[in-house]
Amino acid sequence: MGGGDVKQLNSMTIPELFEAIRSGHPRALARAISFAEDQSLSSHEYRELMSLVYQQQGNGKVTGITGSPGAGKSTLVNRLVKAWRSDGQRVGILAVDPTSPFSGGALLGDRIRMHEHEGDPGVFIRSMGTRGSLGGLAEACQDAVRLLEAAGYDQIIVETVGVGQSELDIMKVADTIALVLYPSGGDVIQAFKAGIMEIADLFIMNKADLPGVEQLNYELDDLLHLTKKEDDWHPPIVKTIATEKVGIGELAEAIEKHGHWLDEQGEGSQRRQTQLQFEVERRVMTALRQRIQPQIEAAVSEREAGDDPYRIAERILHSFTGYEKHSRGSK
Ligand SMILES: Nc1nc2c(ncn2[C@@H]2O[C@H](COP(=O)(O)OP(=O)(O)O)[C@@H](O)[C@H]2O)c(=O)[nH]1
Ligand SMILES: [Mg+2]
Repeated sequence: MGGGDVKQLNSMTIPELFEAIRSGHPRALARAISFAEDQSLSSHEYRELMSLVYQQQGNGKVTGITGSPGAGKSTLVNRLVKAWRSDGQRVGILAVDPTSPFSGGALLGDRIRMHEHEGDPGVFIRSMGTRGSLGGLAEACQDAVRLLEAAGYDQIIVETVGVGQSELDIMKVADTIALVLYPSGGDVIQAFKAGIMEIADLFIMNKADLPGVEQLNYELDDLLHLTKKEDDWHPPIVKTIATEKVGIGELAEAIEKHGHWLDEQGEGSQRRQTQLQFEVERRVMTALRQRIQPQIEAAVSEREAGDDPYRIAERILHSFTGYEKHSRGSK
């Protein structure tokens, strides 16, 4: 889809921008994701856009793929994209790096690998970093996923680097969460500590061509017993050799199977409900933190002799409660 048939992005109204996104114009989509990242639209306009987007409710499947650097995530994603493209599905990819300030362009290694999808209008690739994202990367990522859904992508992949707390937050936007492990990666324990084992819906043991796969399988089984889920989904372990296309069909099948399971159990909507709760909580907390931070700084620097942290905290909470009453009363 060329850019010439569309009105200049800059001069579009919000409903026009929304229409351009919905009709699959990649530049309109890219621009809206930038808004999500650095909130360069006024918050009123941004809200107007996201309300339209939210009402659109696409039916894209969102797969989160996480794992430590070098595990083979991007190689796997590239294989999945090819598999889904040959089925005629449109694929949107968000490569999220919570440790990097880079955004917009693709990360170097991924750029080389994803080069072969260039010019394919059925593939949209975007990397997101911490630059901008005033409201937090997880919120920006959530909005980007929603924009991709509104743009009609059938499969949406969120790839994140690492197995820590921020990755965990980002992963919660996905319907299906996959953790990529590899022999001698030594990250099973780390993922376990971060709580990723508990939320993973499937495990990928990549680099099955390397020695140590059995050992990894053993460690994983061991830890999986400790992280038994309440529901009856038993996360499968899929062995892959991404570089040699081994296990990719099985992986795509496992993802699809989990999607069916979500639909059948009605768990799909239950999960969306939990996600919505997380999202609202995150948005409220972010806004509160932004509002209360200056008060905390002032209270600490203007503290009087004999003030202890308990009293300072109480004073701030009191003034905050007062503010809340006032703003409610003035409506
Ligand atoms: N031996 C082997 N190497 C792999 C496999 N999958 C990926 N790699 C290599 O591992 C390195 C890191 O892969 P990459 O996809 O960039 O990992 P990411 O950082 O998790 O995205 C690259 O050099 C890949 O070619 C595999 O199944 N076996
Ligand atoms: Mg990568």
